[in-house]
Amino acid sequence: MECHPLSRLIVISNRVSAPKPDQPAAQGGLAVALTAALRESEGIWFGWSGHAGEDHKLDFETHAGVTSGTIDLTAQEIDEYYNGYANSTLWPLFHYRLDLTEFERDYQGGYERVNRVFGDIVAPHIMPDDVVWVHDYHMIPLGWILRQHGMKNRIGFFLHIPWPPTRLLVALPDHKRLVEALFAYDVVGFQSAEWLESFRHYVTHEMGGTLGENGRITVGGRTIRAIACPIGIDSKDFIANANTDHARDVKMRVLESGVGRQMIIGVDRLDYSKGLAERFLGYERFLQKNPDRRALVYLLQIAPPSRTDVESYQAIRNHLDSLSGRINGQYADIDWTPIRYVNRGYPRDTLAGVYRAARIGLVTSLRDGMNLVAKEFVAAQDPRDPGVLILSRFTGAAEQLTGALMINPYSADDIAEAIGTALAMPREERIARWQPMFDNVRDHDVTWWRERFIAALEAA
Ligand code: ADQ
Repeated sequence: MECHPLSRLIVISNRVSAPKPDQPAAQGGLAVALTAALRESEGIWFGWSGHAGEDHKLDFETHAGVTSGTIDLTAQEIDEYYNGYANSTLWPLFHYRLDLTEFERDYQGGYERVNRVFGDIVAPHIMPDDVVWVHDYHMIPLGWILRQHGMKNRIGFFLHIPWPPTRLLVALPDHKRLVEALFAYDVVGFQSAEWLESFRHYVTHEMGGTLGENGRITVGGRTIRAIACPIGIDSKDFIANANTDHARDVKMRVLESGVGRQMIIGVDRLDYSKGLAERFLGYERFLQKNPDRRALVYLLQIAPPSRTDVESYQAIRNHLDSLSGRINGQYADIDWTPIRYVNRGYPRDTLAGVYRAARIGLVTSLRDGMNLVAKEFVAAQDPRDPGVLILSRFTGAAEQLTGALMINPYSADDIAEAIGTALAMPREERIARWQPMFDNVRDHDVTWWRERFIAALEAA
């Protein structure tokens, strides 16, 4: 079902990736899906400008038919809300990393203040018939703040990251306050049945909530719908990208540089949730146990740095530099480097060519809301000779991409064995595993996801 022609869509997320004057086409699947709906309904996408400023000036811009409204935050707010509570408290905790979670009152205060700033600034621009869609862990209390402005609109929330088990979440001071805020929404969406299940467990065990039909959950007098609604990629565009001349050139370049060796590809933001160290160690275990197959493979790891102002991200970078250095030092030969480790980003069509040149896509996240790289890898394969996806069972994607070789990324032996199995897998089996995954990625794309969520919200 499409967005009702009369209801405008209002999207609110930490950052806005609407089209820019120098990039008239939106970048990335989420941006493509949301901007299409924003354009059709003449909606607005609100978020932080990404800049520090002295005040909270709201700046409207319209490009390629999409209007965005961005707000500057002060340096202190960025520190407490973004680097602090969002990325040093909620991100690690929701990825099961209690050991990295920082509990600071200032962070929580800054987070709530910034959410209030957003609510106060955005509220006057929302009309009674608008459908409002809030995204991700940066903005959990926003719906509640909008309700305090008297808003009766349909307001939905989608969480892009996992929802943690109750026993972990209760370690967060004021956890109940955070979850209660979610009851201001009409629909709350999760990436997978597992994250939804954890949420339902929390609500029934910690808040005395009761479960009803169709994902309904009631706490006190308030009933919301909590659903699993897995995000997809912009499949059509990605498949087209994998078939461009540029992607073919990239694939040839990669194959030539590999001189007959099979490539294992990893593509991730440099983040501790992605299990990069575990990946390197699993690959090392493969080299160690299979001396005769060493020179048949190499690992290309593309990992652009992210959140560089947060200390745990500086630490992971140093750790990976030394780990890849050690493994290369130990195993490299005059004509072979076991790990090519690249810290930069690439355009979509280049990535598509790289995925297509790979025999193995290796995803080892220790926790991941969905993991779109796994879907991109599947979309980019040559149907006549597809590569093998090795996928961590701890990703949301594992519920959909069941043709992958599933691994436990904490086990180096598991990863090493899967690499061996993938390298030896005959073409017929590779095709038989890949085809249903491809069908899933093609049919359940990012537009399907958006329409499904909006339909649930409109029905609320
Ligand atoms: P992320 O943690 O960022 O997203 P992911 O889903 O893998 O993780 O998406 C990363 C995106 O960045 C992919 O589209 C990928 O191609 C791109 N990317 C990564 N490295 C790149 C590089 N070097 N060059 C160019 N592009 C690169 C969060 C959650 C995920 C969830 C998504 C969407 O953590 O679990 O799947 O949101 O909901």
